[in-house]
Amino acid sequence: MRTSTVGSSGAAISIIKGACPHDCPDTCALEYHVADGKLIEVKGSTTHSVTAGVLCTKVAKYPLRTYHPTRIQTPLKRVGAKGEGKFVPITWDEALTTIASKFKAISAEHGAEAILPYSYAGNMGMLQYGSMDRRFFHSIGASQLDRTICASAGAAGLTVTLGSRLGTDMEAFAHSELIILWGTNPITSNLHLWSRCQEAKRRGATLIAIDPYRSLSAEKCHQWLPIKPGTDAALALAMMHVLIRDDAETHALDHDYIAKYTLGFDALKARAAEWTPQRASDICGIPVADIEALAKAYGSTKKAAIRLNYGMQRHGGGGMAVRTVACLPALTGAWREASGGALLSTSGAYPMNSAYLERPDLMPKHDGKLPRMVNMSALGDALAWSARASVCSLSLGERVGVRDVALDPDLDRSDTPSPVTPHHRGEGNQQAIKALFVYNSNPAAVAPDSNQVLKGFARDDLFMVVHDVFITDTARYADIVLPATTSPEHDDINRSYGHYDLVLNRRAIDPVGESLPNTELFRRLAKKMALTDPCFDETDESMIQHAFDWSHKTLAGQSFATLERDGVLRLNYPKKDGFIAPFVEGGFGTPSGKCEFYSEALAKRGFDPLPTYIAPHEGEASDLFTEFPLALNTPPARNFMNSTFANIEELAKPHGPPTVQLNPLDAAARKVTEGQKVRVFNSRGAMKLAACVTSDTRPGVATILWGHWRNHPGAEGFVNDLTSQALTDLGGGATFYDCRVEVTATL
Ligand SMILES: Nc1nc2c(c(=O)[nH]1)N[C@H]1C(S)=C(S)[C@@H](COP(=O)(O)OP(=O)(O)OC[C@H]3O[C@@H](n4cnc5c(=O)[nH]c(N)nc54)[C@H](O)[C@@H]3O)O[C@H]1N2
Ligand SMILES: Nc1nc2c(c(=O)[nH]1)N[C@H]1C(S)=C(S)[C@@H](COP(=O)(O)OP(=O)(O)OC[C@H]3O[C@@H](n4cnc5c(=O)[nH]c(N)nc54)[C@H](O)[C@@H]3O)O[C@H]1N2
Ligand code: SF4
Ligand SMILES: [Mo]
Repeated sequence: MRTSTVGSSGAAISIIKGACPHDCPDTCALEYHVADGKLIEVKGSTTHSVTAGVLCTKVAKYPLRTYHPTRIQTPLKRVGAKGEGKFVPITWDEALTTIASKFKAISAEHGAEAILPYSYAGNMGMLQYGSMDRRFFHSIGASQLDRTICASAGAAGLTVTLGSRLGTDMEAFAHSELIILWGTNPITSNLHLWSRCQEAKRRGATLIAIDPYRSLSAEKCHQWLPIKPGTDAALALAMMHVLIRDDAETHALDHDYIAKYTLGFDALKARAAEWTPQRASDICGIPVADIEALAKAYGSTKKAAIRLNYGMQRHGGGGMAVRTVACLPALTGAWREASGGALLSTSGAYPMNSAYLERPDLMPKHDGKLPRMVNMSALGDALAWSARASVCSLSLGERVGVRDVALDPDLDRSDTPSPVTPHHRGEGNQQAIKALFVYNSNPAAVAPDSNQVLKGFARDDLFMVVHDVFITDTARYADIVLPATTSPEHDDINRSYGHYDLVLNRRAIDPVGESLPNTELFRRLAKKMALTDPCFDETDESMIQHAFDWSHKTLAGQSFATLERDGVLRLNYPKKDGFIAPFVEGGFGTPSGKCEFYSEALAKRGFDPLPTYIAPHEGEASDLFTEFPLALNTPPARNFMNSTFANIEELAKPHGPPTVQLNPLDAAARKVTEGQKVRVFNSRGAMKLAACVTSDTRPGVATILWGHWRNHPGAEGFVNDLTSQALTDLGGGATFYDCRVEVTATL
């Protein structure tokens, strides 16, 4: 994994192979360049075909993050008020002893379920994302965390339809003739897909973006269809209507594919007949002529690839929207082409040994039940739980949400089939959370309804630990802060949710200060808590080698030695024209083995078994519309990765302070002018920031690009003070983009 060269100054440079750990579908293969024990540069691998020697700006400047002057170097203890951010250094021993004794006392007094781990995808390496940490929390019987904040609705929608989370090969997009970017902005969030879209464009492909916001990517497409937020299923149903209605003339449908590899076409036909373009147009705001033209273009191109992404699923009906769009390629047979089909996620492709890494068998059972599961997307509500049942109001219980694991056999990150004690309608254990251990996440910034989250963090009786690289908005509230390593400082093995490759990450430099990887932290904490299972002695190297099932057919003929040698390794899947093409000849992982237009699994759970449109919670039809006439859209800004990187001046500077983008019609109606400071508000919170008047955001939609930290100079309040804890239809996901606000010039 290590090669050597000589730099221009004459110093010896070692090049160590790595993997980008960030929450991005591209999972780039990296080269860490090291001289005198220091990381001097990070480059994109030229031998990994997806990365192709190119990195995004964020990671190309990685040494800025690794050696940032504000990095946490030692464990810290809070000395100021919660939220104030005043700490003093302590030793690791003192930190771990404090945590262990607090956890023991809380377990003895309130039961171990009063302890909640809170983590997400700050680091997506298999080990640092979920291994020793899970073993630790399972062993002590802590509450389980339902990791729904990103992808669970889409994963559920895709899984009921296709049976797995697989899709079109990212590299095959270069050969597509029609590309639909549906609720996604790849220039920001999926750079290596965008380069393939550009290649396709140069070969003559048509690019269409469906998005309420003219994103950087939409701007470069041939057509931008400014859809109303949360209405994608209506548009997809109208496309089906046109494809089926005109088939005799257009031959858009692939009847052979439908007959062999799909289930429920006749029922779908009847459903689509109800969705005239006029009906859909009234809902989604796209003119009938554009809907007809979109369907015609889609139906007449076999090499038509849809890149759908998570934009469309952060709404009340998000699961069903993904399911509906995912039906389209089976109707036209676009799956037959490697450069056709659809891509939401490839995270289901990997033969993971999750049970080995995470050891769910270590969880204790009480009365036959495993520890309760708490939905991370409703953290604010969960922190307000009290031991007294009377506070468990019906609406609270509803928001906590039913977690249907059978439908949602997880999520883009963790494939552990987690057995669940569902929380529904006030049932379930809503005993108070007394300890919160946050790592790989920054909930003060990323969780919805953050006023409620911060209110919880400020509780005097809550013991809070944060393991991070920086003093984030969350860490400011911690009792104990622990320093974490960045990826060149530890080993890991990565999968991807955008391509089909394994990527190995090798440690290139010593940890900065006293920082420790997540694995080592939990290994040491387990010892402090006197946990004796031998799994707490396992080394990272052993876990890396056992993270995947090397006897699985997708790894046949491959070995860990090859991965070690090359740094990357592609899984075995059916191929066409040199690209992975998962459904050329059906092979869907559903119960019927077909693409399920009709889903018995959904019917059994009381959902509509057919694709349908479910209105957003806070859509135009909701009661909130009169008081809060604008929809708030908060997609990520390019130089940030969620809230990561926003504290790196060189990356934040080009974005400037946050602004709220308003369509000229909406600005005029409110007498708001360019650059004027305005108030964006709803019943959950308010934010004051400068207005940017632009036709990039469709009428009725206010857009704030997201990722800045709280209290950023030039703005007061925070984006997620406005967003809601309501959950999606399928998968119990967060509904960040399903949010009504009003904007006024009066502060
Ligand atoms: N630079 C950068 N890259 C990232 C991230 C980041 O924060 N910064 N985040 C990473 C993560 S965690 C994820 S999950 C992925 C997210 O990746 P994507 O889901 O592709 O997210 P975006 O690229 O922001 O694109 C979302 C788009 O959906 C649009 N949108 C909002 N509501 C709707 C709707 O109802 N319908 C439709 N059709 N469009 C809608 C938004 O305007 C936005 O342009 O990106 C990853 N990559
Ligand atoms: N308004 C709005 N809110 C959103 C979204 C949106 O589009 N709009 N997007 C949502 C989505 S899709 C997602 S995925 C979530 C993202 O939510 P998070 O996964 O919480 O993402 P980050 O904000 O990047 O926070 C990750 C934290 O982990 C830390 N970290 C990195 N590596 C390590 C490590 O190895 N060990 C430890 N202990 N810590 C580490 C980082 O420094 C950072 O502080 O946000 C959601 N919130
Ligand atoms: S954030 Fe994405 S594009 Fe940037 S280096 Fe990581 S995987 Fe590649
Ligand atoms: Mo995400």
